[in-house]
Amino acid sequence: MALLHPLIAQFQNAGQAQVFAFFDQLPPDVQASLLAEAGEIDLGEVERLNRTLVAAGGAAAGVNLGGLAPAPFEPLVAHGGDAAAWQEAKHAGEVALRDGRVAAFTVAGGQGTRLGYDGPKGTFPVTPVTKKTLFQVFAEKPLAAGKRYGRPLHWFIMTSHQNHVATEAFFKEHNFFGIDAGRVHFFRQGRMPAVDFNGKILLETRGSLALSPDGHGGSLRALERSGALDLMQREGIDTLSYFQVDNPLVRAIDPAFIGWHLLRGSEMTSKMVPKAYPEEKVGVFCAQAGKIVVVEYSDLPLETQRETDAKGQLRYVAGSIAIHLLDREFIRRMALGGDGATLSFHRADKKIPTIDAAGAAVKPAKANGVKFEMFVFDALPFAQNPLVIETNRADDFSPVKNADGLDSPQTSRDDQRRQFARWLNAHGAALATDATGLPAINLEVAPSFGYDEDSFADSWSRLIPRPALTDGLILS
Ligand code: UD2
Repeated sequence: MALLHPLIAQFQNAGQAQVFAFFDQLPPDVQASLLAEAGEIDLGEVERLNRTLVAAGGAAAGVNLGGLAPAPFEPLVAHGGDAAAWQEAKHAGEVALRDGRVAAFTVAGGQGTRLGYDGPKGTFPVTPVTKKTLFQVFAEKPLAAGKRYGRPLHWFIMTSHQNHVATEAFFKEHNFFGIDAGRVHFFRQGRMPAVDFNGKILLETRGSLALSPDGHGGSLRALERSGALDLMQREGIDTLSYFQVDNPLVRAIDPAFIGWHLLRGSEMTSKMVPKAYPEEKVGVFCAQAGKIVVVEYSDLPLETQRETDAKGQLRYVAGSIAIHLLDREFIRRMALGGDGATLSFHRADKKIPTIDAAGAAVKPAKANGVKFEMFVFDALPFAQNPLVIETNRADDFSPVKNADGLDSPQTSRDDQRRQFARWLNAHGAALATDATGLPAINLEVAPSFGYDEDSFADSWSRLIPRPALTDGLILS
């Protein structure tokens, strides 16, 4: 009789023998790939998650809402913030950029299911006139900032197993959008197995596991494992500017934000916007036991979301738009899990394509199992001197999440046009807009011309003669 493979024995001992139920019937190459997938699994971790999240039941298992209060934040000058402190922060950020201390970081490992787009989400066209893709917009912002501050920036991009090859190919095909290829760094995030409601690891087919990305919080481990942190260290970079692949409006490189972070000695600084309405689907910055935490909207009871203060303002007003600055050594500490500094997993009940006991494919109509994900904002309570900074939604946040309606390509294109019109009108143009600030014409400002109001103002002041403000205007 053939000897049992040690990995198969380990799975049997852990009560996960079903993973290899069809093993003997598989061709050798599929056996090898199933063993390789199984080798990625930390059975101890799965056992712990089964005990703490799956057996405990309920999607909110593990979320502690005790002693919650609204988090403090630094308001914009327009909302009572200290103008001199904001100026000082901007200056400090500019110095850091000239010193080459900052790199851009995009998390692009998600599956973009809601948008219904086939392909890496970053390859989705978003700009109003030239239809540049998300990746191109993000590439051009640090490229332009690097020119402005005389130090080219590095850009890290986290992919997943599903989209890594396609993402790299897209960049090669587009010649890295003008960035030196040696400054664009791709790495894959980790994967986690899905389990059924009894904690059994699910097979997707007879010869493969149901694996999915480990959440954007997996970026901390992946940055360490991929060597990105070491590269940053060699290059003298200590601050990572983190943003999501779905938000073309993001100020990917924002001097004032960087300055606040550095001047306060913060290990993690996050941007907030006042929530547009109580049930807006964004996490909320809260204070809890002397720490800053983010509570995801789905975990915050409706009555808490709707609570108001004596002036009738929302109490839990600080919405997280998933823009953070992270200190390099803080990331390393979190990734290595020293002193108990480690991200917890969240439970998500999902419809997970799998097979039945006879090996036939099952496409479930309702949730049949649990996926495990880490969230990057769960690092905040572990950070020294964490900080939350207010930003203008109109200058930083208009994500593309849904095919239509709210947070769709249309709303994002309109918000980009509003921003371009605002910049033009703040600097002497007279572009007609409707009451929401939307200009009558379609127009686009390339990041190379202006990636924020300051850089726009510089280019605009040098632009002689000025172009006619007609439909389809492109400033580049
Ligand atoms: C996220 C935040 C929400 C709010 C909102 C702003 C969570 C749980 N919620 O909601 O509070 O800030 O964004 O737009 O984060 N990603 C990966 N790997 C993964 C999973 C996601 O790279 O395994 C990336 C994904 O490509 C995207 C980002 O993370 O860039 C956000 O993912 P999402 O669409 O799941 O987040 P969403 O809209 O539920």
